[in-house]
Amino acid sequence: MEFKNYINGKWVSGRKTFQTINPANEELVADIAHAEVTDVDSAVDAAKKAFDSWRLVPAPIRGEMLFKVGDILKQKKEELSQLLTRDMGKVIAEARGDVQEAIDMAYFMGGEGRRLLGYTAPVEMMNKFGMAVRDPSGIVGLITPWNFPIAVPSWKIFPALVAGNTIIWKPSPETPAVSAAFVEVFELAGVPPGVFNLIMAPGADAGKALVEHPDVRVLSFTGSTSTGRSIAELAGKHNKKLSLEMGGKNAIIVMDDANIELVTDATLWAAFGTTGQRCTAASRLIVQKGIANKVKELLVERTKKLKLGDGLDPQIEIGPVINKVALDRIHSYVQLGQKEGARALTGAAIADVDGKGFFYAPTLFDGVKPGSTLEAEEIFGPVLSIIEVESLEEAIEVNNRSKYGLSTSIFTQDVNRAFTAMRDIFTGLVYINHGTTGAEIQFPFGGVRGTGNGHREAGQAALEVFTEWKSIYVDYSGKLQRAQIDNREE
Ligand code: UN1
Repeated sequence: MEFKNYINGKWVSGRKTFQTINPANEELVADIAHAEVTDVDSAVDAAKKAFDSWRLVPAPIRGEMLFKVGDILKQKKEELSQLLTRDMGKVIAEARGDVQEAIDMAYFMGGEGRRLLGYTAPVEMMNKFGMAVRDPSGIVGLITPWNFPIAVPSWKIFPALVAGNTIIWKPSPETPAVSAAFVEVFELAGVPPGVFNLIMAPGADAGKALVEHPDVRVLSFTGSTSTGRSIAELAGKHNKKLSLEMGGKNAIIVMDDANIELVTDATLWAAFGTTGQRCTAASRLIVQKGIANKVKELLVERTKKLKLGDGLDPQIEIGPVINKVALDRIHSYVQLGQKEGARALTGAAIADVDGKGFFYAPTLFDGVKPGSTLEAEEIFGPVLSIIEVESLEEAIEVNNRSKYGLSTSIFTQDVNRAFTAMRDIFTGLVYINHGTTGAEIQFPFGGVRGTGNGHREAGQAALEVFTEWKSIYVDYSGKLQRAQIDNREE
């Protein structure tokens, strides 16, 4: 089976192919056409041509096309979810969630087709009218990760399309099969040729060509902090608008008065769901001393029971990590943590599941010191570091000193503490009595400090990335009125 690139409404083979394998059993999922830099150029040319007509399609009609995409995604949800699990390993229930997030976003952004709100405001001069409207930004380049191969791209694709932009999408080379299957849905829904193009390639060449292409006006990237930084340097040089969504070192704060069963359930889900490979995954548990021992005891007991294996089996709770490189990276972080004096309560080893695949035992670390590697670095795997604190103030201080700032949660039954935390926690997402994962698509998603560069995805906030404000003044006085500032007598 081969999946191809999609350029100007046609599925295009490459001179070469690359492969995508199932991280649960190392079997081939599909061969993939390897896009070259020339394919990127063709895709941008196609997007440029298509922009002329797509921007003029009335936004409600563009929105209706997104509703159609949502309908087809619903019909194909199970098929796509199974392919997603084979392509990147997450357990099937979560793969269905990944696809569901795109369905929700299709309908949400489809509705924006009848809003895309601008505004009018009173103007200072007689017989003059002022309004601000949203223009599409133009040709946008989207670069997305493998951990949410359908959901995260949908946060970018749907707002970009409804606003009238045309797209070149470069998904992660770890998840090309499900990406191509996703693009087929847009083709089936009747999205015109050139409006939505797909470029798949391992390595940096195609991505770099996209980032540097003079006709690409906006870039939206989700992925590692190091790649985000290099994109930012290139984008800055070429004066592009850039939205970045990068690392996290998210914390769950547990106060002495918390509901301990809820804390245990929520922490297991937030830390080890998606095998710890969510950018919102909890990787620090900041726990008040009085409750710490009991929390640790319950967590260790439950963590040891988690079932690892092939995510297509509905009994399995923890799937593999994405590849061998990730597995080795996670393990070297764990070893470094041990060297720095942290104590593994469970896990801390590469797991053997029938001798195949890339599995890591869910790991809990105790005695994690401020400033240590485990406390500071994003590991992107099933590793949770426990840090004990005396008070709410100290917990918030520990949380906020991270170089990242995506998601924080606090467990407390005290309304005063909850509101203090809501005010003083500096991350883009804050949860009260809920783990760090589970953001809903109608609210802005993103983070502060090293996590992002000030933009947000999802919600109406996403439109800021994919539109340009145009202020329009109509003077119907029939005479020169000059500028209002020049007419004041005082
Ligand atoms: C991500 O980890 O990249 O909030 C996105 C959540 C999901 C999305 C996570 N809705 O956990």
